[in-house]
Amino acid sequence: SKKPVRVAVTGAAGQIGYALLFRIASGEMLGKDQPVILQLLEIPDEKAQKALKGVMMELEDCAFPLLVGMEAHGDPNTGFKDTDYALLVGARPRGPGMERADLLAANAQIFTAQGKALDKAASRNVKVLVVGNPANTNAYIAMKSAPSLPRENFTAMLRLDHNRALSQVAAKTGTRVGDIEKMVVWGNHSPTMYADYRFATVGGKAVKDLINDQVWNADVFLPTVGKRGAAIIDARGLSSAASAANAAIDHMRDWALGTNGKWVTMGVPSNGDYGIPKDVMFGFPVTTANGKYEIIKGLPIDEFSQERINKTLKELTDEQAGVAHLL
Ligand code: NAX
Repeated sequence: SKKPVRVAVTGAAGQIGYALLFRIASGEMLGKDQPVILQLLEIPDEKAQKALKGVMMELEDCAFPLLVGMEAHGDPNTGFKDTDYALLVGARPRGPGMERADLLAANAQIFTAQGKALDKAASRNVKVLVVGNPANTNAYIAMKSAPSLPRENFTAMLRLDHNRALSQVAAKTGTRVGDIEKMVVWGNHSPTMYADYRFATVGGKAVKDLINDQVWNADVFLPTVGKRGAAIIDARGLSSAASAANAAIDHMRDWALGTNGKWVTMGVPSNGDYGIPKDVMFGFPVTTANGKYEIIKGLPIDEFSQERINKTLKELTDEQAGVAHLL
């Protein structure tokens, strides 16, 4: 049987953690033949650590054959030791009266410390996915704080936006999500993201031709996908958790096991493609194989798309500038 791999998850006692850990332990992320050791991180706070112990009791009670080890941690320096996969879910939420700058600064502190800990302790091949918001900028900070690790090991989660876009397009066209290919989401995981179905196909037909309605695109589709998180909070009284965990599983599974030529969206450090400055953590269409992703290059960008890309890029470069003095 395969050698176990180490999977670190931060925010492990949170809502996304609760929807995520059981699926990792059952083999849905890395395959039904891949044993895993979970390295679970929470803040050192007594209440959080106690809640984490409760989640671990439930994990034990599932008797997952692939779960061959489990650890609780309150410090990333020990929590990330030798880790092969790191899912950084825990983050500082915006509290009442907290300004955006305060939120950025509080998270910069967390992701600087976690980036440094990964740099020091993790496997040199560690695959890092940042889920905690602001996800792109947190991933950028972690990457910049881990100079001895390859920059391409750091990614941010745009997959929930990607999956939301797929389901909206399937509903609009009366097709199945699983039949839609070549969806793209550009930019920041925020309402400025640009979900772009210009290249998408379903059953060999162009989605753009099936929809053929630019007003729907600009006035219905993009706001629906962009504000979906808020719509879920409004309906459920809680933020997206199961769908976020599902997107994290999709992201890591595809990165680890490959997409067989299918396009998916990942937030990855730019190499300068599409005019996005180097290192900006940006949603791009990628394919993956052998544990590596490759950005799809050379897609035509029309005027509408360029405007949307500029807007989401501006938001990201502003966030980056807002934390520059902290790095
Ligand atoms: P919860 O508040 O339920 O859980 C977060 C957990 O993280 C808490 O238990 C907290 O103690 C822990 N935590 C905080 N700082 C930590 C640190 N430095 N080290 C370890 N653990 C730490 O939030 P949840 O609903 O699980 O959401 C987690 C994060 O995901 C939030 O930042 C949220 O905004 C973000 N999201 C990102 C999405 C994306 O698509 N990228 C979508 C869903 C979600 O909104």
